[in-house]
Parts: sequence; structure tokens; C-alpha cells
Amino acid sequence: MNFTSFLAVSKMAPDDYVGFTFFVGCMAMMAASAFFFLSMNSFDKKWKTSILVSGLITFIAAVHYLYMRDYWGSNAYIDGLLSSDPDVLKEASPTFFRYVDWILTVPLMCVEFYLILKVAGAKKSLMWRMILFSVIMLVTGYVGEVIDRPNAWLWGLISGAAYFAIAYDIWLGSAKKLAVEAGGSVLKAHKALCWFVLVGWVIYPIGYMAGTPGWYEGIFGGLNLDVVYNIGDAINKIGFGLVIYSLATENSK
Ligand SMILES: *C/C=C(C)/C=C/C=C(C)/C=C/C1=C(C)CCCC1(C)C
Repeated sequence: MNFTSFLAVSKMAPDDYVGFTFFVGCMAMMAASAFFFLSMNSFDKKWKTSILVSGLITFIAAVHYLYMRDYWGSNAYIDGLLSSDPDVLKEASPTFFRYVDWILTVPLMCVEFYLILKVAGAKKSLMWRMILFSVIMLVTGYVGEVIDRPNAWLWGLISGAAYFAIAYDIWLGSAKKLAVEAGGSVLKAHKALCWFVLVGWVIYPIGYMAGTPGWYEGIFGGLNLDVVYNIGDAINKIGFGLVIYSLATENSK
């Protein structure tokens, strides 16, 4: 793939709402990255790293969205027309780039929890435990979506258990204890990030159920996996970063 073909999406249909969310998602991630990187230097040293990580999360996503929107644009269209064949559209879904993006950005979100809790004495072991669970969550999700689709429900269940372990740690476990010890704006930000994980991350299993075979097909089958994932990413990556941004702002006065 050379650079010009990489940026040249041949044609986009006006009713291609999947392609639309790839383009808007890409632009939003780029804008958010510029925002985080450019604002970085106005913060105290101890917040700079957190803002830098927020920018890295959206930047990594921006690059993957650039690829994903191109992958969709060049596979969902046949002779310049948006295909209506469900098998063609399924093949045009950029699952590989999606999971490469997640395996890089979700652990970075775990790092963010650690960074804001460091003031309360958070240990690296907390960070590594969260990263381990997030990797289990994503690898099993990939197996269900790509390698062993007939058992997608089972892989989704294992993935869901790892997700639950993360949610438990931050809502009720050791991370919660540290946040309470820190109090003030750290506790406030921790709570906000916890809500992202509890409510914002639930968007992903919904997308997964919309796009894999299983008993749940009748419930979520009408949704498009990529549209759901794209909305989830915008909320979780940009929103998450903005919470860190406002925490840093409050503490750099
Ligand atoms: C920026 C990307 C983020 C925050 C991605 C988060 C992804 C998840 C929370 C995915 C979770 C899944 C389950 C809980 C079960 C089904 C399989 C997954 C991987 C979609």
C-alpha cells in the first residue's frame, strides 16, 4: 500500500453510515490528540504524563481509524457501489486493525488509573494486574470474533469475566481504596473514570453480540458492529482523556 492509495478512498455512498462513523471517528481522534498534546505544557510536571498518555490513546486510535476507514472504503464497495451482500460487508469490517488498536490503547487506559492513583501510593502491581485482565479480555474477544466464531458466546463470556475483574478492582477493590485515601479531586476523577468503565465499556459487548452468532442474535442483530464500536471508542477514548484533563486543570491552578 503506497501513501496515495492509502489516503484515497475511491467512493463513499451518502447512505454509508458505517463509513461515515469511520471518517468522523478518525477526525475526532485527530482533533483530540492535537488538543491533548498542545495543552500538555500548561500543566504541572506530575500531570504532564497523564495528559501525554491521553494524547497517545487518541493518537494511536487516529492512526488505526485512518487504516480502518480505508479498509472499509476499499472492501465494502464493488465497482464503486456500496455492496448490499452481508458477507461482503462482514469481510469489509476491519477486525484486525480494531483489535491491534484496542490491545495498545486499553492497557494505556489502565496506566491512566495507576498514574492518577500514584499520589495515594498505588503500586505497579495494580497496574500490571489491570493490564493482564484487559489483555485476557481482548484476546478472548478476538478469538470469538475471528478464530472460533461458532463458540463466540463462550469466548464473550470469558472476556466478560475479565472485564468484570477490572470493574471490580476499580469500583470496590484495591484501586477504590487508594482513591478514597487520596480523596478530593483524585477521588472525583477516579469515580468518573469508573463510570466510563462500567457504562462506556458496556457498549463493546453489545457491538460484539451484534456481530457474532449466538442466542443473542435476535436482540442485537439489527445493530452494526462497527457503528457500535466506533461510538464506543469516541466516548471512551476522548471522554476518558477529558476527565484526566479536567483533573489536571483543577490541580495545576
Ligand atoms: C478504546 C478502546 C476500548 C476502551 C475498548 C474496550 C473494549 C472492551 C471493553 C471490550 C470488551 C469485550 C467484552 C467485555 C466481551 C465481548 C468481547 C469484547 C472484547 C468486545
